[in-house]
Amino acid sequence: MLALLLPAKKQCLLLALALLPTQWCSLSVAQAPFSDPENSGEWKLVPSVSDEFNDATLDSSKWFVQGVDDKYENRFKGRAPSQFVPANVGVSDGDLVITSKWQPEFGFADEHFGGFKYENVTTGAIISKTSFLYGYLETRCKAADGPISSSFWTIGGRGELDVFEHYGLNPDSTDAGNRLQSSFHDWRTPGTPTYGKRIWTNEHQLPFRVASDFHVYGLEWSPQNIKIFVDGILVRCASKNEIGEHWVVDQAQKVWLDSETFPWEVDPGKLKQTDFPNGGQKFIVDYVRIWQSDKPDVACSDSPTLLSNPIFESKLADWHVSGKVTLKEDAANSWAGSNHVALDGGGEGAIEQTVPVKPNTTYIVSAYAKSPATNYKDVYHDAWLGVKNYDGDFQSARFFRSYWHRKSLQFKTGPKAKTATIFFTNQWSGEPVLVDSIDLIEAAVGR
Ligand SMILES: [Ca+2]
Ligand SMILES: [Ca+2]
Repeated sequence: MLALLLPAKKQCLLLALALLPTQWCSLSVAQAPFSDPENSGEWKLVPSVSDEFNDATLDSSKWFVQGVDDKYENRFKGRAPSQFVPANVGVSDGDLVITSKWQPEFGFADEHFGGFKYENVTTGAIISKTSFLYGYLETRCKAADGPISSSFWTIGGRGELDVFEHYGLNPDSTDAGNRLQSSFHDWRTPGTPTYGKRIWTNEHQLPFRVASDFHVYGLEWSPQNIKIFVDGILVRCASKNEIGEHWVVDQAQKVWLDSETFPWEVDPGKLKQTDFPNGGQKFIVDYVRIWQSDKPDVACSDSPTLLSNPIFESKLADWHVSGKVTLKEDAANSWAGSNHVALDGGGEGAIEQTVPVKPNTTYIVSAYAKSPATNYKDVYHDAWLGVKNYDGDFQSARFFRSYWHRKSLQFKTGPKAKTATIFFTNQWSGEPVLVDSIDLIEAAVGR
């Protein structure tokens, strides 16, 4: 532990003196977190769960590859129909590469997982051999550009922390490839309704496809707060107090990087050879770095909203209304305060507000909504939060769940932007959506 508390250069020296492999010293050149370039947080890299992937082969002292010698951590062979195969994991040109292939001839495990047989698609996973508790997690990566996940997550004890579960391409859902989904999964008590499921999620729409290029994704996990960063920009801070009993991640965690088929995104029966062209879809990871700090965490701060009447306490004042829009004075069924808004289905119900913005500046807009008629079987009522007229591309985030839930999206204004129009529309849905607490903030850079 002593070595971890010393500056990086001394760490390297100590490690060298201990006659550990010399590649560990390459860690000393690792930078401060992308979100904290001056390292004001006094972050110290944890070498045992960090890797630049710059060596000729994957460091087997550090990483376990799922399926080697037919051994699978947590007995997890992959999310069927896909199966983890060691040959699909490698390092190349300074990157970890996890390839997902169409490989029906592979000798798949003769068993089922989640109602699906293992068949057709091979993927890969690596898992750290050691654990860590709290810290700042960061990776620079490019998601696989096909119907397969590219995930950076940790698991241990009662909980799982998904920094992201990218899904590069869903032909039926254009927003899937731009989504940053960060979650807690509940592994507390087998047999309970939430066991193994997402118990807290932050859904954020990015202004780019995660499979188009490399980006830096960070997550600060302290005993009090979760902070989610993209390319150094803070997109969400949520406190333990806010998350409440769903805060299940408070024990030491192992790091996972993997790819899986997601049956809830693309039906496994629709997967095909042409989804995995040119030798397969590649999840490419430049590095994974995990730091820890002895400095106290910085609490989440409330940025002032740039919208007027954001929780509809002044009824529909300052909102431009079109179609069938009704103010509901109903505190018991509002998300925040006394009122919320119902946008009727079939009537192109929409609300919007145009506000001054600065040019070349990143903003985050969020809202809470619910679509009561969604039944999760055959009815999903989509409604959309969006932004337009800001000297940039029209952007939106889709809401469809039957309970109050939050989503956000980020946008960067163009050089000529003076205003932006924030809107919520139900124009393509047959049933009402309820909306409350629309927020617009200028994004914070760094912690
Ligand atoms: Ca690298
Ligand atoms: Ca309200």
